[in-house]
Amino acid sequence: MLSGVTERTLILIKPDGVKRRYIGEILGRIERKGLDIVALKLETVTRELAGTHYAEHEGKPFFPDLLEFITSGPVVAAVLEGPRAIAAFRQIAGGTDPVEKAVPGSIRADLALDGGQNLVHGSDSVESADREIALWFPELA
Ligand code: RTP
Ligand code: MG
Repeated sequence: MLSGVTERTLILIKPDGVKRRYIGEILGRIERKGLDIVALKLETVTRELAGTHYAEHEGKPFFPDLLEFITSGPVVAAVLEGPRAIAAFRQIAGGTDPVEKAVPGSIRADLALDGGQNLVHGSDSVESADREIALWFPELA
């Protein structure tokens, strides 16, 4: 379908994005894309929340570094809404590796170098979005 059904997605501006003062830059790109921001907060992540959020990666070699990084400072968490919002945000985020995968013009390609400290997270499916929205914004679930 070329227009797409309305979806919600959970996105994070990771600690590197907050430290590098890219909150405005990244929220601006989201707004220019046309997605609605329906919930928004700045929060320092506990290890418990980080572990639950990234549970799918438990046991992988990068998991300890990922938890250390994501709890290293405040993140911005938001729920976006719009047609095909899940894929639309992942498109403007770019692929996980900012150099090898992210397409020029995307957040990661334009503003990041590192595959771990890659500025943003976005839910990768309807099921992940439902789970992550309930985790970060239980009042919306
Ligand atoms: P995210 O979940 O953060 O939106 O990123 P993603 O879907 O593009 O990538 P995913 O495979 O889910 O990996 C989650 C995050 O873990 C870190 N990572 N580091 N050093 C590594 O090999 C490695 N691989 C993944 C990144 O921060 C990645 O975004
Ligand atoms: Mg992921």
